[in-house]
Amino acid sequence: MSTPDIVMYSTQLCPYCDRARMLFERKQVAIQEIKIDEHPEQRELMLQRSGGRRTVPQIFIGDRHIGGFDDLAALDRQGGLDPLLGRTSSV
Ligand SMILES: N[C@@H](CCC(=O)N[C@@H](CS)C(=O)NCC(=O)O)C(=O)O
Repeated sequence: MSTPDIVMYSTQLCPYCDRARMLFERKQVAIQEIKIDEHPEQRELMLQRSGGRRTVPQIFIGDRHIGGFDDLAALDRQGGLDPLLGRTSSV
């Protein structure tokens, strides 16, 4: 099973984005980052895709909206992240 596309909407100065990036680095999976401060037109798309959530990061794995860093970390703690990344064991 291959890793689905991971998209993270972020901004340049964003400690929660840094934490999410580090979590994905630890998992050794590549992500696509969309910086909404550099590409303001993408902010609207982020709002639409996330159901109106305005904070960054907003993270998507494939078509699934994960939410922000707290949501990502909680999913990982519950063991729900690795299966979404196409993994069976935790890294
Ligand atoms: N609980 C959220 C917090 C995210 C958050 O507060 N992000 C900051 C940037 S690091 C932000 O978007 N601040 C702007 C705002 O609150 O409108 C998460 O874990 O992602």
